[in-house]
Amino acid sequence: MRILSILLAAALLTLAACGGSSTPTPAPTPTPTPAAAAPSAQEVIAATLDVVMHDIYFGDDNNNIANPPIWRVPAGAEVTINLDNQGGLDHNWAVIKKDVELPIPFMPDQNADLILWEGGVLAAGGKDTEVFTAPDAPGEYIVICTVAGHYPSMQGRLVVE
Ligand SMILES: [Cu+2]
Repeated sequence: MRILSILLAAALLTLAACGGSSTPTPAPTPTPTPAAAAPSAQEVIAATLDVVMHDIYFGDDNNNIANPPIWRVPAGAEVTINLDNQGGLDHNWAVIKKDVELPIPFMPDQNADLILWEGGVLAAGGKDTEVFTAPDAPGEYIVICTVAGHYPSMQGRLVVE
């Protein structure tokens, strides 16, 4: 019993000593921060679209009104668009401004103010690669061929995500 008491007292003393002599843990010395790396140039998201044109529709389905082809791009992306006119007529690919009413027929000389971006008109059998910057505002944009009379038969959707 006595030994137990001594042990207990010793333990208490140890605890007290420990508590009394405890010093606040020094804060870790902050590691010197290396000079911040120069911010990298803002990354540009790239996207590629392949567009096939026929008389008078885009893509595979000759019913763009009911089943328009959909092209998806990230907002603000640098979009490379590969245009392939497999038809026998002139065609182009034009993105229309958001939420505007499109006249039927669309007349390129009278309705040019409705166009957000357009590629050049491709002659029959022509191919071209063009680059445009996708809109920053997400949503669905109507794409048309602006050759007179080709809209609404020839249309699709650009979905900006
Ligand atoms: Cu066309």
